[in-house]
Amino acid sequence: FDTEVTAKAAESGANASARFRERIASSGTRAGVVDTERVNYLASKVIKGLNDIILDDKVSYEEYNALKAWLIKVGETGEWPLFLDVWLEHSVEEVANEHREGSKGTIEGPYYIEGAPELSWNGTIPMRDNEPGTPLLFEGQVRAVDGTPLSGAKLELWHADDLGFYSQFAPGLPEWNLRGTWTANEDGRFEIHTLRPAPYMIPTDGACGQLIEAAGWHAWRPAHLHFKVSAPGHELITTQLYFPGDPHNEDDIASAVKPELLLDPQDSADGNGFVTHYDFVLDPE
Ligand code: MBD
Ligand code: FE
Repeated sequence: FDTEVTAKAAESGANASARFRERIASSGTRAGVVDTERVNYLASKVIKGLNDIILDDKVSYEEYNALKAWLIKVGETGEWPLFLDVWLEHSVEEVANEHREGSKGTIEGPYYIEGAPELSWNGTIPMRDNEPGTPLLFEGQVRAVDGTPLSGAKLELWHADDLGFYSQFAPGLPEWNLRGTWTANEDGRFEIHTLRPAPYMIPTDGACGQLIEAAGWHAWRPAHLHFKVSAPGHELITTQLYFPGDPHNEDDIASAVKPELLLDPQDSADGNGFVTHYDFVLDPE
């Protein structure tokens, strides 16, 4: 798997930027749809906030120019999606999902791709022959908040490989590697066969990595599984699930861990991997 080791921030960043543009273009969501009053209010507040910091903390020309150079680099390395999703999306998600009574959501991040291969209720995620990692059986049920099983619910799962790379963003991986779509059975149940993901480090050779290094932070996210779960008449939920004992559950660079999102994996009966149970509860639309 040599090609992956040479994956560059500029490449995954450029892919993430291009994918985001495509999705926005096809969904009809445009920057111009926010009304003038709201843009005036929010943009003025952001600009004032930054000016206040400059005045309060006596920001120098040297610092101002370092910021300017860095912002240019964020664009050049295509890292606006990464930067925004790591440092701001968690607050947007908090606002968006405040009203939910069902399962907790968390951020989507920059690496979701629509249309992953359809699998049966107990299918195995697409992976390479000899894909590194320990088998993980992820099983559970999709229900409504009143407890009704949601027959035929859709579950999309995507996660990084053992080296921390996502297919379609790092080179050399099959298109749908470690991405799939499951349909729950008549009882809303699913059995997803995949691999236990490894902790994940965001690219360190781009603008985000430069900021992390300059500030003395770290680049890690805990090991995680990304999900989108949906059923007719119910609100789609975007979430992530984590593994207890991961040192980065407490200091995720993307601030996206919640106690309700921790799994409880057990050794599987055959001794070859893990089994874990999680039920998704969807709010009515
Ligand atoms: C990821 O895999 C991720 O999930 C987030 C939120 C940010 C960067 C990389
Ligand atoms: Fe991720």
